[in-house]
Amino acid sequence: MKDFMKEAARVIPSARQLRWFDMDSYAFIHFGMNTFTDREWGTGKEKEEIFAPTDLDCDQWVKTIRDAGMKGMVLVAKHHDGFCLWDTKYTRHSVMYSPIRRDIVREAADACRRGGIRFGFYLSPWDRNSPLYGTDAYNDYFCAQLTELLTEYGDIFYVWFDNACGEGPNGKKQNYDFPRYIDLIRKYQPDAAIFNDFGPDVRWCGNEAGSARSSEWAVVPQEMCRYAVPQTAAGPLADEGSLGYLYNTNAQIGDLSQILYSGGLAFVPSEINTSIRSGWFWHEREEPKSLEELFRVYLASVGGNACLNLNLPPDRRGKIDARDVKRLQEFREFLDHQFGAPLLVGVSRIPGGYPTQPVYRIQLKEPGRAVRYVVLEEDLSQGQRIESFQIEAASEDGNLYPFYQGTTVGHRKICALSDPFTGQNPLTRTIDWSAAKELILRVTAARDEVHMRSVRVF
Ligand code: FUL
Repeated sequence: MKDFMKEAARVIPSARQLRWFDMDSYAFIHFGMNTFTDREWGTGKEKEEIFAPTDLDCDQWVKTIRDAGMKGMVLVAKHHDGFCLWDTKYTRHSVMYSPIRRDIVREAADACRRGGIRFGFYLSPWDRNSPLYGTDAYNDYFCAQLTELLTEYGDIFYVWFDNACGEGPNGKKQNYDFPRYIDLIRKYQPDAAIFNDFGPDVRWCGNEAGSARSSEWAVVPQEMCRYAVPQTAAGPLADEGSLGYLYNTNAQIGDLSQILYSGGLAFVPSEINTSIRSGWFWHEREEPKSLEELFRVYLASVGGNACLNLNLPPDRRGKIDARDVKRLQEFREFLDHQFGAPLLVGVSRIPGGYPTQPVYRIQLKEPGRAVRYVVLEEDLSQGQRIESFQIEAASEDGNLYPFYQGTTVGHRKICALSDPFTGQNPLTRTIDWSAAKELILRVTAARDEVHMRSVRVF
């Protein structure tokens, strides 16, 4: 048991996963036939003439993304309807045969480079247009298209696949050859992280609503990450049960009680993806999410050991809707206000104690300033280790009390000590911040010795 815990603590990310984690947030761009038909899933029978943006401007997308503080774009190059946003040699169902006759993948990739953000793409394996769909030849077609995108558009930071697998034009379903797709990506863009429901590099968080697990582990049972290589032997209880039924929606993925039954562990962190509106594609009637909602999603993802892929759907002009641009500006201002500059603190580890239960003293060097957030980061290059922690401060009676209790930390945990919208304080005791001189961060359980990357206070 003890050995297995130590093994679990040593499951580490690849360099490309670490780079991906440091992106924090990036934008999904769903733009295609559905934008013009007011649908979420097309039929594959749409005529190319329908796709007619009147004022396409990828620089406007990039400016919006960058101003919002996001570091990359993930463009939907082909959705389930099979319509291609680039100049592909393999089908006429593309932008080049539509009224616009422009390679939008190229324009978006170039705009990202000009604007200093990174570029990646989504390519739907489900294709309701291709006559090959449902046959082995479709996998060749898909790989040929993937190769175009991997080799003709510069550096790619991310390739995003979903597992949706419905019927094609022949009424048949397709067997996706993911190992082959993954090999191609490794060959042409070895630095690109790959998203798929089950990894290899990043997995789906399990919902599209922007919600998080209460404990998010990047170290998960191999049953959750079909395409990643496990880094440990099977858990000590593997003979007594099976996790084969596990799906991403499971709330306990990676919890100790569960990994004991696993067939081995791999490092596959989760991405939270959601749209700024309710749909993935633009629909006139929809409104952007409120600031409260966006902040909830932000805490769940960037502040919850995941990255955020926030969808911004361009409208029929080919620009991001002014309502969304405005909401993102407000959100950026809000974040700047909440996390502008960290408070001056001195962090030291209190000597003694147990390696898996270290205690840190956080001295507050700007007396009288209320603390709103404590932001913790583990050094993930050493593995994800913290199982639980609490933060203590002196209450009005002068005694130390825990006023925040958390579980996992991982890449980053933003501990919000009060709700910035309601001012409501979840603390059981009030802290007299004018008198508070220090906080105590107590790790209450960890899988092995703890390595913090940073401790910040806002
Ligand atoms: C899903 C798709 O079915 C949705 O339309 C959307 O593209 C989402 C991001 O992935 O699998």
